[in-house]
Amino acid sequence: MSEITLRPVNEYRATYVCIQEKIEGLTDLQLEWKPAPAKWSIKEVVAHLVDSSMVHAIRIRKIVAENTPQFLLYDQDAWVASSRSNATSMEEILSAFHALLLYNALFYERLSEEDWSKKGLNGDKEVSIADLFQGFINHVNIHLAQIDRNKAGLAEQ
Ligand code: NI
Repeated sequence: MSEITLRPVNEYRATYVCIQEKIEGLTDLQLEWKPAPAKWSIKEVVAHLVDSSMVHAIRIRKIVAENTPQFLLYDQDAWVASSRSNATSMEEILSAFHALLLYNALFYERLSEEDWSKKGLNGDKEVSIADLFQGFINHVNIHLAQIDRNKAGLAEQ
């Protein structure tokens, strides 16, 4: 693996620690509180990051192995609403995230320079492995901010 790709794969791996630090010491009330019935609790936010990691795992493998495949699409709100993640412990949800993250990090670390520029199709828009990789990190950061908003929202009640 090249120097170019080594730094970001470490950044990708670090998303686990970022989530872990963000939720450290939170009570079940904080973890399970929903800002509104249709909004997500912190457990549901992290479970969504597990769902997203599963879809990510399939997308990156399809793109590297197949010729410009169509993206696997999913209805994220329907997945969260039907998963009852508040009934699971935060530790178990987080360990599922960690397992998928590690497995995908190992995959990324084996990619060639050519693989990083391979593309899939999201509708008619071409998206490369490099785009998806950075998109995963950005997506985690968006949801870390959402966790902060949930904490603040409950504190204001
Ligand atoms: Ni999301």
